[in-house]
Amino acid sequence: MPPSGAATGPATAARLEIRQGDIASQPDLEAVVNAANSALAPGGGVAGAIHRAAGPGLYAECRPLAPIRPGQAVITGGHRLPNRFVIHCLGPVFGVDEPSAELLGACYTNALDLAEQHAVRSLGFPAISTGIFGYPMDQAAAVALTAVSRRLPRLRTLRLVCFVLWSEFDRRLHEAVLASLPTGPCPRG
Ligand code: AR6
Repeated sequence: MPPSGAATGPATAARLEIRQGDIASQPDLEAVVNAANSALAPGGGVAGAIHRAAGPGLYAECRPLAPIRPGQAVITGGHRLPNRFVIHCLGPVFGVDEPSAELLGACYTNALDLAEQHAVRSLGFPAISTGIFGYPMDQAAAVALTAVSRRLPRLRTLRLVCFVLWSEFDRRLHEAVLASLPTGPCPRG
């Protein structure tokens, strides 16, 4: 038994990393996040890449969990992906689902909560809502990086949270937005 009041959580905060790549090809991450549709069906963009790589078993597991609401997150196995879990988030359609910043931020915090409930140690996010759903990348990056940075010190099982951006431009933009955040110093990858 640890003495009463002893710290039982990790001594250091989780690391935040920004990388460029395909969210469906991240073998070093225990879980990846899908920018899903409400039906949790295969679609274009991130959802298309994830379902293609995972195989039909993923949609079979997803079907009974649908529909989901904007801001909500649900978890499944990774099937043929190199990851143990997929966390499916429905981002807001920009200009339609309001309040968009709160709903987008909720995707990130709900995904972090689900990951921790499953004792996940490393998690990768795409830039949710910034493709077909039309959220401007700079605004979405500020919401996403603020939501994750604020949570980092309180994470217990997660040791690495990655943003996996499709283009070099998007990676650089996220790095610039992270550097400008008023949330104070935090560990970065
Ligand atoms: N890896 C990482 N990022 C990617 C990848 C990839 N393989 N492919 C695209 N991106 P989107 P949304 C970037 O449209 O806006 C789907 O059809 C992309 O450049 O996938 O949340 C679903 O079924 C963009 O910056 O997600 C939904 O109907 C970002 O990922 C709808 O689109 C998100 O683009 C969801 O739209």
